[in-house]
Amino acid sequence: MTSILKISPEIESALKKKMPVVALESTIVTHGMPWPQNLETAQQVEQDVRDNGAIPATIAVFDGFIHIGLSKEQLEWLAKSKNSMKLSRADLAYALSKKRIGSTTVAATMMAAELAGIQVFATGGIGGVHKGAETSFDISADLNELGRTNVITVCAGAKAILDIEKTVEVLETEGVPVIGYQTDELPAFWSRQSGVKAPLRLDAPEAIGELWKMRRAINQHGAMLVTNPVPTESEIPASEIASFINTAIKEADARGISGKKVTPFLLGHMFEITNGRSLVTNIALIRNNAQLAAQIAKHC
Ligand code: PSU
Ligand code: MN
Repeated sequence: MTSILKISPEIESALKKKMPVVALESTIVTHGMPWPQNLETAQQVEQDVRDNGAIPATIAVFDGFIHIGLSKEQLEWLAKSKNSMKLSRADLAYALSKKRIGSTTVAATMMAAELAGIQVFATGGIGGVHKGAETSFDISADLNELGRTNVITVCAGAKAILDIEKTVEVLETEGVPVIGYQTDELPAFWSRQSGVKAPLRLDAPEAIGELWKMRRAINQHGAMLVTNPVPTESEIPASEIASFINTAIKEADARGISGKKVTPFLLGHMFEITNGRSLVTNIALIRNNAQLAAQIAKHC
C-alpha cells in the first residue's frame, strides 16, 4: 500500500522519529481560493505549521502517487491549474490508476494522512449537509470519512453555506466527537457563532491530545473534529454574512449547479459579492487552524 505514497524525505524522517507532523489539504488551493492568494496562502499555512513546531505535509495526487509533502513546483502547478480533479473517497483510486492530477478534499486528505501515519490534519471548513439536502441529498463524503478514518481534523466549523444543525446530526450518527475549541458554540467558518451548541468543549491542545489517546485506549476508530473559531478581528459576523449566503445559494440554484461543483461555486460567488472580504476571513481562519493543529500534534 505504501508504494502508492511518495513521502518527502523531511516528512518521512519526522514520522520515523515521531516528531509532530500536520497534514494539509490541497482542494482549498485548486477549488477553494483564486490565484494568486491560493498559492500565497498554501505557502503561508505551511510556514505557520513550522512556526508552531511541526512539519507541514500538503497532500495531492500526481503521476499515480499520493504525494505527502509537495515541492514548490507542484504547489504552484496546482494553484495555477484549471482542470485538476477534486478528489474524494469515491475517485481517489481512479485518479491514481489513470495518473491524473488531483487535489485532495478533506475526505481524501484524511485517507492519505492515515496511510502515511499522520495523526493531525488542518483545513478551513469541512464539507457537510447542504441546505435543502432533504430534496437534493447533497451530503459531503467528508462526514462519512470523519466517521471512519483516524485523524484529528481541525477546522473552523462547517461553512455557513451548509445546514449546520443537520451536519452535526450526521456527525453524531457517525460517532464523531465534535469539539468546540475554547467555545461552547460551534463556529460557522466566516463567523465565530452559529447558534448551534458545541457537543463537547476543550480548551487546550494537551486536553485534545489526551482525548485522542483515550479513544485509542478504548480501541475507537474514526476522526475527532476540532472546531476552532476564526479570530475575532477577522470574522464576518453571522448577521452580516447571512444575506450574502442566501444570494449565493439562490444563484447556484438558478444556474443549476450540482454535485462537486456546488462548494467551489458558492465559495467563488461569495468572494465576488463580498468584494473579496470572504477570502480575507478564509485565509485568517485556515492559518489559525494550522497553528492549532501544530500545537495539538505535539501532544499526540
Ligand atoms: N473549505 C474551504 N475551501 C474548500 C473546501 C472547504 O474553505 O475548498 C473544500 C474541502 O476540500 C472540502 C470540500 O473537503 O470543499 C467539500 O466539498 P463537497 O462539499 O463537494 O464535499
Ligand atoms: Mn456534495
